[in-house]
Amino acid sequence: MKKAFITGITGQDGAYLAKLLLDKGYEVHGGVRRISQPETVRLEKLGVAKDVHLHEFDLTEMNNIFRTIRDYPVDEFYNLAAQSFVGTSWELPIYTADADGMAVVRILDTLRTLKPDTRFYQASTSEMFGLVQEVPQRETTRLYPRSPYGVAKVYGHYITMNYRESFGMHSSSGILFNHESPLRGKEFVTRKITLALAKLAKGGSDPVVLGNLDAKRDWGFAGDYVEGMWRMLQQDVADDYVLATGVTTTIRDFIRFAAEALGMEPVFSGEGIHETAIDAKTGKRIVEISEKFFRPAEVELLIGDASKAEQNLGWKATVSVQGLAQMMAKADYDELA
Ligand code: NAP
Ligand code: F7E
Repeated sequence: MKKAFITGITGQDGAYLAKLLLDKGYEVHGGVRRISQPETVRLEKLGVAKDVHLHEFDLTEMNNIFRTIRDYPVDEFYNLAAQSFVGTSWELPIYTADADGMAVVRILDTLRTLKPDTRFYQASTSEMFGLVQEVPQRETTRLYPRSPYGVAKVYGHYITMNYRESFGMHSSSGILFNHESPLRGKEFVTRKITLALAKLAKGGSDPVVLGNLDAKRDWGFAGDYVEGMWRMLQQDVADDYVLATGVTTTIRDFIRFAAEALGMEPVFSGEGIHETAIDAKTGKRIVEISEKFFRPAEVELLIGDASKAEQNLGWKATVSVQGLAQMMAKADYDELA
């Protein structure tokens, strides 16, 4: 029986990956940081909370990482934990650098010391492309991060490559474009939209208040992306891979897809912070804009080229952005009382 350790097992991807690995017969261990109320709700929703072994783990604590790797040696180590919200990274830039950058070398160097044959996955991100230097973005596209989050992840990305090249470790970096699901955190734009629209569809009256609706993202389904992570670690030779759908969509169009899935007829009018949307069927205002949700520097366009992953890993995204918006909106609607 193979053993795996997942940092960030309580997060969106951690929960889907735990389920995938359990279904494949792995013994799954996961790192959970100390918070006032332990959050295993995603693992519970997927029905796997009782099947995983949870250990106290914090990215920022060197000796805790050392003891974890010493006491729970595994075949595959997936580093999914991070301060993952881009907006917060301007408020917590130093913490973000530590958790999303320095922590990667803490883990890699401990693995190098204690168990160098462990296969390692690093959760890199399309945010590293930032002000994009090429369209679509691929593994070789020059990086130009636009947030403290993106900058910290660039360090994690390069140190993962460096430990592979320096010490021959099987360390792979997945450059994943945005991926979402009904388990997505409520602060990310897709879930913020589907939750607010579901409440409106249930009779509520509060519009969703957003920032830049012109930004474009390449959105896929998280369930597909964790399969790609696993496939990377099954290769004989470690490497870096983009996972993306190859389709880009504005925030405005994502709102349209989610609203239509809930039977609304969204009509947009106005510009900039005066833009609004109403549901033509009910006349209710469903979208408002606030400066509060604009970022100090924006990533305007992301669209990925996942042809290397398709060729080497046989991986392809299976859920369209319309299907994703529908899945999320329906899940939020069904869950509301
Ligand atoms: P998420 O839902 O925000 O989960 C993040 C996880 O990290 C949570 O389990 C969180 O624990 C844990 N964590 C945060 N700070 C920690 C610390 N100091 N010590 C230990 N654990 C800590 O994120 P996700 O969407 O699943 O993303 C997984 C990874 O992929 C992240 O590294 C993210 O940056 C990266 N990524 C995500 C996407 C995407 O679109 N989802 C795309 C590219 C890359 P709590 O439950 O206690 O908060
Ligand atoms: O923003 C715009 C915002 O926070 C998407 C993380 O998983 O994917 C995620 O990062 C876009 C941005 O995701 C609101 O300005 C408008 O252009 O959902 P988001 P993100 O920043 O793309 C990458 C790949 C990761 O690696 C990250 O970990 O939506 N936007 N209005 C808004 N965004 C939010 N959150 N809230 C708004 O009200």
